[in-house]
Amino acid sequence: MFGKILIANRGEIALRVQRACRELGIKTVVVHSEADREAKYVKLADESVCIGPASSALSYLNVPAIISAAEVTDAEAIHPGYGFLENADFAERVETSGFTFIGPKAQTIRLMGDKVSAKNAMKAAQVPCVPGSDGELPEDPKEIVKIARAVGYPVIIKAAGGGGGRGMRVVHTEAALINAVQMTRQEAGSFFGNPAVYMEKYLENPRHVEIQVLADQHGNAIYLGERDCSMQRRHQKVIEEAPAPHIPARLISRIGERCADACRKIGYRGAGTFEFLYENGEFYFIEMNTRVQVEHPVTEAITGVDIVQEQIRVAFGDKLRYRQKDISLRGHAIECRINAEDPFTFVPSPGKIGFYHPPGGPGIRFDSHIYQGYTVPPHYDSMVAKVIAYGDTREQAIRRMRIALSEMSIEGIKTNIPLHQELMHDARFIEGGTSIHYLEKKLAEKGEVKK
Ligand code: MV4
Repeated sequence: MFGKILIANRGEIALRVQRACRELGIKTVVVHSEADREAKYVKLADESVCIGPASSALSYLNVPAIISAAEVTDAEAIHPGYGFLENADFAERVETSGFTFIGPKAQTIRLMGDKVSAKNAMKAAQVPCVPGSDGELPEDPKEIVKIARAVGYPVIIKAAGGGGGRGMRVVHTEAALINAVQMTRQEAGSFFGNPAVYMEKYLENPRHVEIQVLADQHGNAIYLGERDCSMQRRHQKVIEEAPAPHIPARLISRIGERCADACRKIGYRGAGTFEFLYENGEFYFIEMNTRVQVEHPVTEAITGVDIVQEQIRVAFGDKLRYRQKDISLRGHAIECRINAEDPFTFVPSPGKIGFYHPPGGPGIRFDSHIYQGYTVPPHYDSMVAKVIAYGDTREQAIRRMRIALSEMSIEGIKTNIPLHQELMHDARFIEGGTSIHYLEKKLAEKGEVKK
């Protein structure tokens, strides 16, 4: 196994990766910005290296500084976490500098980073995709009109270099089509350096359901069930859960097998997530994430698999320790993302934490780097903690989540705990199976009532 790993991230995921390393007997190096110097997880690491000022562009995205830190500390591998250095160029730089990148090969990240090539690869692997253009849209407006007629309105125009909700436009009529394509192309060119766009049928009321996979470098791949991440606002997930409510197990095993098979076909390695839209009993692939995700703990809760440890093991070259038949889904898990923000306006609320009391008890996991006296810096993402509630049933997980939310305290800053408390009593959430638009609609209605 690796002797020492450098963690190129911050906050709760830096702590999460550190815990996985410790359990595997691996020494850790944490790189940090000046703003994170006093963080407890930085002090808990075996070694730490300051790589720049608060601004992420100069620290957590500073590739030469991160590679130098790995060199001076003699780390063997680099774990990227999520959010900062998810790109193929970083993976390549890590490998050409002589370190192991804990994730897929750079060429796989590149394949999946381009949404057109990702979709082509998935189509070829018989993963069902949203109907749409066959690859990139052509220049000729007449051809584009023809494609849209064949797909049927409404359609959505997406940037090949986009993803996660950036660079898309919904088009309801032929009159609006060509202008929308031009605008999306222009934005795509300036934001992503790639003007290529593609077209899909716009699904009006889908759920966001994703499949977690794990693959090794020896041709083995498994799926670890699904997560429902439909509770979101402005493309930021708020609550995730596993399994996805009211989806028949046979549909999950059918799509899960397709994903694992696709991993084998493209030579995938590491942890990955296939994102689907789910509508009227059908799955439609939209994107693949080539990293560990924020919401991985709900899958860990229902499978018993430590996804971060497995990532590290397969990066080292170990064979997967599980076959598909070893994986069974048991119980239900829900994760609430706790953000330092106003619970009703969503304005970030960094600052110093006063009284602090984390939740606990049966079925509760609390992943957070914060503590009493910690100052939440204003420079980064506002997520400060994740509460994961596990139960034999969804009802029990919800009851445990309500208890956890009611007993925890984070004083001195505003958090979205009150929003989560409200959602854990929301009749439609309790029913389960709401669409990606549910939370935004609910918040809009509440806002109108207030006015
Ligand atoms: C869609 C869609 C409807 N139809 N594609 C948004 C983020 C990006 N990952 C893909 N997204 C969508 N693609 C088709 N053909 C609706 C969305 C979408 C969405 C998807 C997942 C989670 C939240 C979302 C919120 C708004 C729109």
